[in-house]
Amino acid sequence: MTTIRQDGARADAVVRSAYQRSVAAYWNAERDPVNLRLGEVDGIFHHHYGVGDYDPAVLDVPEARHDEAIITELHRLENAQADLLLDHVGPIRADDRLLDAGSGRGGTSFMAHQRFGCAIDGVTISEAQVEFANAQAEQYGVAGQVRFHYRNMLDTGLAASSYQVIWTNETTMYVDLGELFGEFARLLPNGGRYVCITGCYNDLTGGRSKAVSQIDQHYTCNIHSRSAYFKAMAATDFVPITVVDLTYDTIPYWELRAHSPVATGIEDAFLTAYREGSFHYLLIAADYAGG
Ligand code: GPP
Ligand code: MG
Repeated sequence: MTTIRQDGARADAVVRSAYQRSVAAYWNAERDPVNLRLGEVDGIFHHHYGVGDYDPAVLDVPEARHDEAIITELHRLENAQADLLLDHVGPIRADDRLLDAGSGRGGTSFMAHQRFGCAIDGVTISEAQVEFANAQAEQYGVAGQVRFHYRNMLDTGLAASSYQVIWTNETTMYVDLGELFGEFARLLPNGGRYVCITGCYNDLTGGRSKAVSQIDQHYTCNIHSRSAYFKAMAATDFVPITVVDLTYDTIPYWELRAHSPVATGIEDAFLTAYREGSFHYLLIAADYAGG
């Protein structure tokens, strides 16, 4: 049976494979305190990790306020990650449109709107996330400017050349990169900017380590190799301008999270993968040179 959703999108046109259905099911069901309690700190809900050193003083906060102090600090590092991504979008004009591909509960989009004041669209194949993020936009009084859509980032149906910037904040491990950058090449004009933060495995350490496989299993994702990003970009006319290895900067987030009341059990796999060098946390900014 075909279901027609509120925004007119047909479920079978948005989520097209058994794999995509399992990804949508995972995110529709997700209510993890590691995301909800952190988001409640300031009303910005993220689905990505953090960067930067944590303040070691949080470890000595008295029992009664200990959990709250750690959660607030983890959230500060998540916000710092999104800020860092947004530092790389290039100059933005008030009439530019920005696209958040795999927009989750909308955190990066709201921060982008706050910073640049322009229109943002987010797309996700999780209807629960669309509903949550649009409710947030209403609550903040920005629903006319920040909109979330039940769409597939591989085939958005959005107008060609209509975005100055597209970002993916830890979402590319759910898709084929060739297909993804093909769609982004359609959506960006010549000179448009793409910014990605991702985890990728290290081609130089012999492929997918056990720890990387554990991360894939935990999130129902398929982490790509580092080289896969640059090959797929080169094939679709994306020219990297900045590449930052954030591996060293994200380890403190995982160390603090491992000792937090909201640890989920995946912390050791990240710490092992980063420390053994089989996995990197990378920011890539690229200009679209086609079109
Ligand atoms: C989830 O963020 C992020 C992913 C599922 C992508 C995997 C990322 C890699 C770098 C491999 P989240 O905030 O929902 O995760 P968690 O619930 O663990 O905090
Ligand atoms: Mg999280």
